[in-house]
Order: sequence, then structure tokens, then C-alpha cells
Amino acid sequence: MISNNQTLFEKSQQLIPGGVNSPVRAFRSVGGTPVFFKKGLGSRLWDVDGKEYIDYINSWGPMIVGHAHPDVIAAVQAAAANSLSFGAPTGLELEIAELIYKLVPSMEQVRLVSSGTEATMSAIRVARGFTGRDKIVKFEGCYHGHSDGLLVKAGSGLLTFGEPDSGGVPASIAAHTLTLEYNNIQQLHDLFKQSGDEIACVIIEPVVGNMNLIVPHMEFLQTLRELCTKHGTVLIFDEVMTGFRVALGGAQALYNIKPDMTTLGKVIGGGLPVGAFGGRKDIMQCLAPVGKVYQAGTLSGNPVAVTAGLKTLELIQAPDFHAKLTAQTAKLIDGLKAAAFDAGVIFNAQSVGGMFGLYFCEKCPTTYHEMMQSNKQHFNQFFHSMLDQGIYLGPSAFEAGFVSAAHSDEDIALTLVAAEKAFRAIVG
Ligand code: HOZ
Repeated sequence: MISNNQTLFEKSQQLIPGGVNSPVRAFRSVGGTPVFFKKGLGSRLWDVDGKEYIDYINSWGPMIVGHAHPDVIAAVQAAAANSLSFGAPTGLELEIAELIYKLVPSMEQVRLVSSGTEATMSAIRVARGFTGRDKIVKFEGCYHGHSDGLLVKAGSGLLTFGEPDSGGVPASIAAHTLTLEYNNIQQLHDLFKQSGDEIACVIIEPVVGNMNLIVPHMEFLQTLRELCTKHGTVLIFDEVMTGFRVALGGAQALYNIKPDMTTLGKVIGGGLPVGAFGGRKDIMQCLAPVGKVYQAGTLSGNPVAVTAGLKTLELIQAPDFHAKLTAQTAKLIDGLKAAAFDAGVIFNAQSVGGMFGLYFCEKCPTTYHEMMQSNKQHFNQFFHSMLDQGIYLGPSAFEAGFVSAAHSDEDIALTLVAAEKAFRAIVG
């Protein structure tokens, strides 16, 4: 029987490259037909064929309070009635800047943009303007959006398709990007010894969510902080994914490391397009119109999007919000590990706050190379069995998963019943 999903996908491919507006969504890595959604509520989604799913993507992180939360929807509706955009300042922007500073105190000044890609791209420009240096450092398998200089040995969709470097990026631009192995302290020392004083900034996902989930070693983050300080290099924490999700104050609060700059996205917009970058005031003062580093955007600080973000940030400040989210995510992970063990499947999993990683290998990976050891074929079998049973996971072995505050005990229990069946199918 031809489904609406299939029909829409076939038609979309005629007009939209690959039928999707962001590559991972095309299911190329796992095979099959992408799901076209029409409705979400709380932890659940419904596709165009009317099938219901428990959602563990949550729009790749933003839907931390669940889909269509009534308070968020009401706030957005009220804001929309006052115009969708002004292209001029509003009090809402000051309100969110104050709130960001309160929750993430390293962000002494902040500028709002419309996506995580814009946030990281702009943060790097400011860091270069501030230091007068060109070289930047990133880590293999980390993904910081799709600006040219950051598509070097990158994660997310590039890993999904097995090509960590993108076409269309001039070699002369990529040449300014140096790439090190995540969690490798020796490589940090070696690079900074050799060219520390030429490095404008180091950008890092303090918990990686774009080559599946990778947790940092404390000593690695501490060494990075020390070396950046010693060499006058701007340390940028890309907290687009981890911000407000692994803890209220993000990964920098969780690990007690203060970056010079931070980039935000996802949760900060509550599902509408918002990004932000900010940090030390002396660095941020390099931005136009105060300083010489140019950056701009017609929809930056959009009142409706900022309202969704403000309401979401208000909701996640409820007492124990993150403790409950963390516990619920851990319950899912513990249950999955037990189910895999019972079925005799080589599997591991871990979570940080409301983010989790699933690995079809013995140990939780700590680097890109270890992550590549995960059995992709087993992941794909698991993914499709879960999807058939109405559990929606990221369609790639290299993406992290996300739990929301709307995920109930019943959701977790249903997920684990499905997982038992999915693991058993793997061993046949
Ligand atoms: N880059 C996102 C996952 N890490 C995927 C974005 C999307 O397809 O919406």
C-alpha cells in the first residue's frame, strides 16, 4: 500500500534536493522512507498516515518541555498578534539577554541570531577580530553548523554520509581550521606549543552531540581552558545542543569551566529559530556598531521566536526540572542496556541531562575513532524495528537522542518493551 509518507517523499524529491531541507532527515544512512509529520503533542508525534510515535528527537533538542506546550503556544499566539517582526529593537530582547546572563553568567553580553550556524560563525569572526589571528581549532567529529570554515572533519550529517569534509569549501578557507582528536590532551599540548600564539579560538562541543554522544574527560576540558588562557586564545563552548539541556546553566555549569564565549540555539528558541552568541564583554565590544567586526540580521531577535524562547526558559527553571529530566533519561538508558544484555546484543549507552547516546559496541566511545567502531548495521536494524513499533529515534548511528519533560514513565516503559523486541531481532 502506498502511504502518504511515500507519496510526499517521492514528490518532494522532484522539488527539494533529496526531498528534505536538512540532509540527515532523508534516512539515507538507515534506508527507507522518511516520516512526514503533521502533529506533535507532549512526547508524541503523528505522521501524515496517522501513525503515532514516541519522539526521541524532539526537533534535535529544542522541544525540551514537549511539543505544543500550552503555555508556549499561548505566549507565541499573543506575541504574534502584535506583529511577526519589526526589524527594530524590542524589550523582549533585553529580557532574554538578562535571563541568559542570569542562567549562563559567562555570557556578559549577548547577541541574538536566527540559528546555531549563525551563532558559531559569528562567534568565530568576533574571536578573530578580537585576537587579530586567523587560525581556529576544532575537534574531529564535532559539528558547529554549516559555515565554510567549520565543515572540516565535521560530525552530524557529514558523518552520517561518511564524508567529514564538504564540497564547495575553498581549500584556502579550510586551511585556517586545525583539527584535533576529542579528549586527546597530548595533541592539545603539542599544538599549543607549536602555534598557540597564532590561534584565534578553539571551538568545542563540551558534550558532543553530533557524533552520537561523547562525554568529555574533565582533565581534557581543564587543560584546554588553561592553554587557551595562557596563549590568549578565545575558548568558545558551542552549547547549541547542551545549553539549558544538560543542566540549567549548560555544560559549563555542569563541569565548572568558564569559556570566553558561548554559542546557543535550539532550547533558547523553544522550537522557533533563535540562536545566540555571547561572552566576555571586552570580546563582545568588538562587534558592530561598537567595534569593527560586522554581523547583522533582519530577523535577529524576532519577537515571536524570542517569546517562545522566554516562555521555554521560564518553564525549565521550575524546581527539579533538570533533576527529573536527567533521572528520566537515565531510566531509559538503564532499561535499554538491560534489554540489550538480556538479548545478548553488544551494546552500550549513556546520558548527560536530557541527552543520550546509543552505541552498538562494548564501551561508550570517547573519540571519533572509537565511535566509528559502533556496529552501524545493528543500529540500522534497531532503528527500523523501533520505528515500526512507533518509537522515533534519530535516523543515523551518529546522532544523539533527546528526552523531554513530557516523557512519562509510561512512555519509557513502552519504549523498553519495543526495545526488547528490537534487540532480539538483531540476534535473530
Ligand atoms: N544537524 C542536525 C542534527 N545534529 C540535524 C538537523 C535537522 O535535520 O533538522
